[in-house]
Amino acid sequence: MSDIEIPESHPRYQSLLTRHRIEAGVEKGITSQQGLIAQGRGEAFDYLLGEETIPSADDAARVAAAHLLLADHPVISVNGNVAALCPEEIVELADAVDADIEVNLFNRTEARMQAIVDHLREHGADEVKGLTADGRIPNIDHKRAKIDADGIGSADVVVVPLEDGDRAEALGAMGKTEIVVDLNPMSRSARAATVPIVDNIMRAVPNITAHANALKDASREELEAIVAEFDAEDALEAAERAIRSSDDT
Ligand code: PTJ
Repeated sequence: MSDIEIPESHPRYQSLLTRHRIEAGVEKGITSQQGLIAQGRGEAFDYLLGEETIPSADDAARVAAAHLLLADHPVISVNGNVAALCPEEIVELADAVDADIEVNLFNRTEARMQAIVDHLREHGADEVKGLTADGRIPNIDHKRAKIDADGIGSADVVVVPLEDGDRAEALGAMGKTEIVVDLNPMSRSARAATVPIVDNIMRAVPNITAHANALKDASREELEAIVAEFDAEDALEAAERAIRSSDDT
């Protein structure tokens, strides 16, 4: 995907790059038009967070890495925004923790499913799940409930970036360990998560990968200790505090 010709020194470089990628995603049939609105919501929170990874989000990313390394069957769920923003980084994370990648859309169309699968393959993915759709998330309406039985359906740990609140709650009710990346610490998705990472997906995914690489020789006991020490409520409160104090910084 070509990126904008704008100097990296531009104070809003990352934000402009992100917008450009989302626009290109819509043009390529990957991202839904609602994805543009979702991006706008996310940007507002990112602005208030100082457009940087706050310490509590970095801790949460490390805990997410520990969960993924401990998992029997981790799956990374990809929607139209995630595919447009960080396809290579998703493939790198999947490789680092030996996870499956599954395309899972809120506004599901077969054309967009296929376009995203192709796009992820162009960025290095071998197998991409989601097209079989022989499983269901209970208590969610038909199209939005579709999952692969041997993908998200049988996962013990799922990474669900920019997820819709209903589905995040329903996946939690299925007993899955849910790692949510969402810039809004008050969203239902972030609140439903086992591990909420309040950070931009563009920063959070490579950060989880970096932590996974750093922890790859850690023992099960060490990983379990990292997981046990985490408090999701504290992480959300730290993010809310960072947002409220943003005009002091
Ligand atoms: O591709 P689809 O059909 O699966 O649709 C995907 C979207 C994102 C359009 C759909 O799931 C949706 O409408 O989501 P919401 O309900 O708007 O929620 C998106 C959440 O992601 C919001 O809480 C935003 O703050 C957050 N968000 C947006 N951009 C980013 C983000 N979080 C992290 N990084 C971002 N870049």
